[in-house]
Amino acid sequence: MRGSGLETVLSAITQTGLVPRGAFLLSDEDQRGVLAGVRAIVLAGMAGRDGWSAFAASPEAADGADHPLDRWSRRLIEGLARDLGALALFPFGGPPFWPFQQWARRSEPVHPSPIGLLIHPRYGLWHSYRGALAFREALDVPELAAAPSPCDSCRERWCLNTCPVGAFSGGGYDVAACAGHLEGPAGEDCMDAGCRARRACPVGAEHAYGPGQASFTMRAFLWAREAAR
Ligand code: B12
Ligand code: SF4
Ligand code: SF4
Repeated sequence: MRGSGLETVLSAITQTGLVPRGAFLLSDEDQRGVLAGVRAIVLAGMAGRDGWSAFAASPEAADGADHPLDRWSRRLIEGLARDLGALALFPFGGPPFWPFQQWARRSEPVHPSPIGLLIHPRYGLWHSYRGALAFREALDVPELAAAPSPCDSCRERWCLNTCPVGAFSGGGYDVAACAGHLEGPAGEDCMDAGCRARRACPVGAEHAYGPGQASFTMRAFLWAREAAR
């Protein structure tokens, strides 16, 4: 890598408008296939509303072509990879998919919530990943301190009891029930303000996406389903 380690990478990510989302060192076991020889991975994404304004102001957000957020992420993260001598990896574009949620758990104190999304101690369920930079050098990644999940002390489990079609009541995520609801008139609330189950969680509620960000992610979810049909 050209630069002086992790701090350089984190600061380069921040300068693009994305949010650095932690880093981890790979084990020998991890270093297979495309990841052969990769020693460190740094994640970039959005946290609460941070990151969204950079996308909203981008040419991709306004050009009317498909997959604006993915194209924006590619442009920024591939640019960083070129500048820093890294390999760019993305959560989209599969299957197969890179295991971003597993990588995230090695990078930041995030934990799986009962609805499948990772919960962050500060941002709650309001965060996501836009890409990763893979380095052949072992960067100076600090050890991740163990931290309890906010879900451990949440007896109410609001997230499991709020979905109007019970999409999380069977232990998994009933994607068809959710999408069916979103496509009908009763789905307007989730479509405009974001997933009701996600909004029911009190952790990081002040970081909930604003209307533009929430409705964009919900529309993107439905577009992706249509494209896969
Ligand atoms: C496939 C996929 C989906 C599928 C889920 C399939 C399923 N039966 O659960 C669908 C299309 C339904 C989906 C939906 C959503 N997803 Co999704 N999804 C992915 C994706 C692209 C691949 C997952 C995978 O197969 N990984 C490979 C395996 C090996 O890795 P893994 O870490 O073990 O992955 C498992 C989990 O990720 C789980 N999973 C994936 N998405 C979801 C969503 C929910 C709600 C649940 C319960 C589980 C789940 O399924 C994987 C296989 O077991 C990941 C990105 C990525 N590359 O990881 C995003 C990802 C997991 N999704 C994400 C999000 C935010 C969503 C949505 C909430 C999008 C939105 N609207 O904002 C929606 C849920 C709709 C809603 N009600 O709001 C985020 C999660 C961030 C976080 N905080 O944890 C990710 C990481 C994408 C990102 N760019 O950040 N998703
Ligand atoms: S409502 Fe409770 S159980 Fe559900 S995600 Fe939030 S803290 Fe975790
Ligand atoms: S988006 Fe609405 S219908 Fe879908 S899982 Fe969330 S609360 Fe349920």
